[in-house]
Amino acid sequence: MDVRAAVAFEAGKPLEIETVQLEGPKPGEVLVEIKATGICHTDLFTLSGEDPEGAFPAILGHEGAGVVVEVGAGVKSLAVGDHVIPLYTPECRECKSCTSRKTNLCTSIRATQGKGVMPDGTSRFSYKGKPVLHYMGCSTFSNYTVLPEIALAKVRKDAPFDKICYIGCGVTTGIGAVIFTAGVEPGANVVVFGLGGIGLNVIQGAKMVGANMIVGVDINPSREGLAREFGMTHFVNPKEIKGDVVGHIVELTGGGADYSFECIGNVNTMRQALECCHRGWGESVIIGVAGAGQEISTRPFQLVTGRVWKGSAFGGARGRTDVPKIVDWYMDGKINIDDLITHTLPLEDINKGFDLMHEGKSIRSVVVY
Ligand code: NAD
Ligand code: AHE
Ligand code: ZN
Repeated sequence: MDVRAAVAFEAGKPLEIETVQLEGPKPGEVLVEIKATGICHTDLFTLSGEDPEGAFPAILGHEGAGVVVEVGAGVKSLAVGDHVIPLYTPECRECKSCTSRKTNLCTSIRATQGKGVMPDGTSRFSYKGKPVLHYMGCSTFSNYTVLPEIALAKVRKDAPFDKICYIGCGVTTGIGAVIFTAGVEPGANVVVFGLGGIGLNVIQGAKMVGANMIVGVDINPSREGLAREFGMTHFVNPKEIKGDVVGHIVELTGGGADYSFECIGNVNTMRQALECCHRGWGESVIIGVAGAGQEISTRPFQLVTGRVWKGSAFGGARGRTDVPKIVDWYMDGKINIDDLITHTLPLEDINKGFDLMHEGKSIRSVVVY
């Protein structure tokens, strides 16, 4: 079938809106009409050419919501008309990782997903007879896409697509990192580096669990107001403080953070996030994605003296299990998504969404088909 998609033909070039061909679902696969998709910093990162797994031409986008249009042979858990959120971290419930109960990083289709193809090793998308790659197993910058059954969370039908699409990445990543990865307890002091689409969700997660101080760190002063509305109690702009950020935060928190979260993707701020943690127990969670070839460093003494460095993908959430619950939290008014969606655009204007993020003018732009 013909579909409308924003195609990334080359790294560093704007997306091009084209009519692309999409094959129907093979066994175990599902055809989904995407109704809305957010633009995450990771899409921008991959388009920049910094992602070692970034391959082109591809259809980017991994923060979507839509409706099942057709199911392939053998699909049992989904039916035509179901509302779904695509999962770049699937949940097969059978692989070593899923059954370990120690991680959300399902490995059943990771190898092919990382290469931009479906589990059978081929792409369903093509343009002028040549294959176009999938992205993070989702490709939500197309009004129709095909996904494996295990990479779709079934969600309630009364939830608005143009808001819950954000649960497909940013909301779950931020809130999940607090709840599932770190297990932040009431009364903890939390420091969040980067107050964009992910960091603000870390803030609302920290507030939800009853954190004490919630310190936000960002070089963009315009982030302060919204962050305070979401629960930030103290703002640190590294460009405005005298001396070093780590010392400043350690003093502000009376000894260091119980938990810190890096939501930027910068290896220098990752080090600061670790080193501003409390001696003996502070835990730092890396969420930000850093470019090809970059490495983190610190003095081992930081770990010897009890700080813990860990990372989080998709907030540690198990997609098919947890995403429907997070949609319920939104529908029950427990979390705020609406105020983080600063721009809504038609597909034709998707490059504006990338520009707004690049310029620090948006939190989330959502494309509505
Ligand atoms: P964003 O662009 O909306 O936000 C980034 C924020 O960082 C901005 O407010 C910016 O002003 C701030 N910033 C930039 N440089 C800074 C610095 N040196 N010091 C302090 N603040 C700085 O991006 P986002 O969508 O929130 O994504 C954030 C990061 O998280 C990206 O690296 C993205 O790829 C990654 N990410 C990871 C996961 C995961 O599962 N691990 C999921 C989604 C996004
Ligand atoms: N492809 C990159 C890594 C990118 C990355 O870390 N992706 C995150 C999700 S970012 C969502 O906005 C993730 O879940 N990673 C786990 C995984 O298995 O991909 C690289 O460096 O190769
Ligand atoms: Zn994302």
